[in-house]
Amino acid sequence: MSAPLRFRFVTSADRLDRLPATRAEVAFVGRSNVGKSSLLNALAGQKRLAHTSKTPGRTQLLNLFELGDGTTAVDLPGYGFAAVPNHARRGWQEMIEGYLLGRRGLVRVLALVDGEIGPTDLDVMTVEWLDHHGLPFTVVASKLDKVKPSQRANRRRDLAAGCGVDAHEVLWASAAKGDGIEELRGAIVGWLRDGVDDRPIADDGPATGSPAASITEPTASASEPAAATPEPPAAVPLARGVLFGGVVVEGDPADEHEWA
Ligand SMILES: Nc1nc2c(ncn2[C@@H]2O[C@H](COP(=O)(O)OP(=O)(O)OP(=O)(O)O)[C@@H](O)[C@H]2O)c(=O)[nH]1
Ligand SMILES: [Mg+2]
Repeated sequence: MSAPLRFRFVTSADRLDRLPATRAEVAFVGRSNVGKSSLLNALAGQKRLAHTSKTPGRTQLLNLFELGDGTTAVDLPGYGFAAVPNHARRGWQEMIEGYLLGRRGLVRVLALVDGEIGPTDLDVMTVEWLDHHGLPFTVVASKLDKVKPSQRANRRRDLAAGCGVDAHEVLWASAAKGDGIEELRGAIVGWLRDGVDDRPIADDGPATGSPAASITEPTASASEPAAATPEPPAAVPLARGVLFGGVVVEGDPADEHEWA
């Protein structure tokens, strides 16, 4: 039996350039309520590491968790949440796309699709978008416990076909019951291990679509004083290379915005 992934919460950020650097990172992407945060908790063997809710839109920031060796996971806000004002939705989209396109060290995107209801149009668009941008991704079907055993074979085939991938490439999991969690842990450990970038941060060039300095250096600058840093207060940038030393900023995901 594989051990839980010992994720520790590091920080929440509303922009890519407020995240500390990583050696290798996986990210959880998917529709609001698909079960991203629950899956992270199940992988960690904890109930309240990442905040979950029946109400869509619980996660509203880039939430960074660290494994103790400088490798990390990011729980992203969900998409497709209709009850968000347009300007806020645009902001989320920019935040998520900016992160996905610009994050140095992102080695695998876990694209979650609800196993019970199958891929929505937005899920398909997301998978196509990831593919188009050459981002390595794996489709993870969530909530396996909600699919009757008699329907699972068909559902596996249909969900994969809907996403345009082979059925054997889709990982199925139930955060609620634990099915598939061990396999997913093994896959994540493998992706992170294989993706570790040991080059010194200072020598790295800019990450695609994002200035290197914005990833590896503190956010505070003459043009953007710390005092003017928007919410959340927990979005404390780490100094260059701090994460490599295994030192992380302690915080609490509860500092994330509450849904109003
Ligand atoms: N039955 C079942 N319910 C699940 C499972 N995973 C998550 N849920 C439920 O689905 C709801 C949403 O879960 P979250 O983990 O908060 O979903 P999310 O994708 O993080 O949502 P956002 O933060 O809004 O993007 C909660 O009520 C969870 O209890 C699962 O494996 N099985
Ligand atoms: Mg969430």
